[in-house]
Amino acid sequence: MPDESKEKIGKVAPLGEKSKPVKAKKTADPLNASIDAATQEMIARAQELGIETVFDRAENMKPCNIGTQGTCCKNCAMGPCRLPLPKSVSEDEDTRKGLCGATPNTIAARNFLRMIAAGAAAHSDHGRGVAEIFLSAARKETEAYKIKDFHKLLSVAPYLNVATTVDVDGKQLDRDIDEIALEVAEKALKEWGKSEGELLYLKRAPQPLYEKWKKAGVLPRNIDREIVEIMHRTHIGVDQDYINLIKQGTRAAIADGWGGSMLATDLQDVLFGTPSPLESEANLGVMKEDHVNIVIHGHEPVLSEMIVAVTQTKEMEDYAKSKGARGIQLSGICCTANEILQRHGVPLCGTFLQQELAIITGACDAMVVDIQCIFQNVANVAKCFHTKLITTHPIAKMEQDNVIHIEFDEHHALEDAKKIVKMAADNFQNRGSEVMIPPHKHTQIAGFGVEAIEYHLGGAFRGSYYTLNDNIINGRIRGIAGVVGCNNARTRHNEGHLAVVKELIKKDVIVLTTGCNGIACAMEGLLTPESAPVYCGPGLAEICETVGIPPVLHLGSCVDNSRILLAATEVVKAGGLGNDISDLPAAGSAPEWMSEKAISIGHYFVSSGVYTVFGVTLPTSGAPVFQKYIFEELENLYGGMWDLEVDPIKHAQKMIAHIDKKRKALGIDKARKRIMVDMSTRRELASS
Ligand code: BF8
Repeated sequence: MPDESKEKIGKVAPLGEKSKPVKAKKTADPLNASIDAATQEMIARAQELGIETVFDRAENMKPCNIGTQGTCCKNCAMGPCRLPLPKSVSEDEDTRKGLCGATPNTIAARNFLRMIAAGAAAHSDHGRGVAEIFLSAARKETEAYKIKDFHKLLSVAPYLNVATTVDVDGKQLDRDIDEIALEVAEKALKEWGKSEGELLYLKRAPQPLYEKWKKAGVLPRNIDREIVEIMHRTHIGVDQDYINLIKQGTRAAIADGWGGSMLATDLQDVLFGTPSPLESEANLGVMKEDHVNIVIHGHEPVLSEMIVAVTQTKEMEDYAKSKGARGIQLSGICCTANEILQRHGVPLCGTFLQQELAIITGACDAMVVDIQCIFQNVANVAKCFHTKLITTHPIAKMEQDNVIHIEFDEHHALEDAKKIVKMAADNFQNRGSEVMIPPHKHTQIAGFGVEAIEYHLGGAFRGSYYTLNDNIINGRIRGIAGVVGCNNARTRHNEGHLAVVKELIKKDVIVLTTGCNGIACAMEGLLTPESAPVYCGPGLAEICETVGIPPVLHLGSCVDNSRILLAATEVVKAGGLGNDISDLPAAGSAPEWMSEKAISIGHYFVSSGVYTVFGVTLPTSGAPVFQKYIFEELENLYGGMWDLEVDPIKHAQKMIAHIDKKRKALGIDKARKRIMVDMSTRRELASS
């Protein structure tokens, strides 16, 4: 284990240099850092080996207070101008301004918009990459990718104005499927940069929502333009009105949720298959000591799909055996993991905060990364072990010299995947004696989507969300929550996620999850039907038991938050719960968010009519007027609004209060009261 790769704790300056002792570095308390046993054990293991992790770094570097408040402006070289919120100052007395005169509202709004721009760009550029591969597949330029789900292709085509039938002598006949695929690919790609019109998918939203966007003047024109315009407007001396600024943030966020992300999800489903429920496992304990372990990390399924295909071949299985392993164990971190979980049942190795820990097991023969949420420090950790760290995407390389770059290309995708799998198998023999895989994992049922929810809760014959709506109306299900997002090292790993979700299901709110929240719930066993009688209120438990679903439905990766928008739209369409998403007894949450993508997601939830609560912090607290605008005034435009609540129980209770408010407005609060009986009353009723 090369010593230079370790960040020594309590290091002392070398002799000859100023002999001022370096302050001893603090280490994280594993029990305070995470509520997950596997994570706690691996943090302790890292410290035993003298390897620093994100949990230790969080102890040694405090976040900047002014940045946290959203009031540091570094958009020109006269700054950074720092405008911390004074301890006590009324709105009228607040005279803070930057050198150019920018107010805290302008600065916080600009920063917020730039986060939306980065988040929308990340999701949408991912989507564009998928669309390009899709075009390649439609043109039959690649052997590796082929259309897998024709049914989904035909369902998506009309939204892109692609005809699925053709008129032959007055008769409507099915159109050639290859022709449809090609036109879908071309039309989809145009959504990023077309010069006129508006995004085609906006029409998928409920009509009243579309009309709200139109009235507010926020219909996105194309995906790229809305992101670029944010960068223009937030340059020094351009838009200096927080209300006008956030309007552009709304355009870009809608372009993400109902554009780039939704296209990514749809095209991935057509190419790789629409998910349907399947069984798998989650947590670091899915790694196997006697197998070649390949951990896939990032967000794009285009390469990982190939790695899954290659590892399943007998050739690779035999190759791994020839190297002394019993087979190949694939597992994933972050949203690439969610993608291959949803479609293939590949187990989840861990959440965002567990990426370094997967290598510290000493059993990770290769970590293959693509884009987004990858710590640069995984390269330093990999140096301490035999692990091959492989970057695969041209836009995401690392400077450390131990990182191997194998650029992935759809034209030789299978060869690339094979090269990577072989490299991992060859590396199995280089393992040291320091293997320690924590024995913790949990079974999960994942693979839900709009279609699977329809099937399980609507009934195959009805083909609608009728049963779900019916049970919301009669009060067995109190409402729907979308709980999503990251881990954040500034808060105890997974504590917020699980406390919020458990409180919601305890109060009969069904949870739709994605991203790292989905992984956290899987690790806790909440993605199993068996968890329903343990954690749910009586109404939700009864539904889960009757239809055999978990109370928390895993819908996939973060681009798959678009599935939540579409599921909500289906609920509106099924009837009885109002005319718009904002009428539904529903709420959104990101208890442990940290990424710019989360801000974009939060804002498209809000702009789609969803009351959305974030945990940890929000970079708006230093600009109370702007914060009030997004917490209160946006509701008048779109029906949804932001909120912040750090305490997870209060966080969930705020969501439930909003759900109850909506139930009351719909006149279905009485129905719920009728069935609200506790277990002892139920037993009495049953025995009488
Ligand atoms: O896109 S939830 S930490 S992995 S950003 Fe990243 Fe956040 Fe996890 Fe997926 Ni989403």
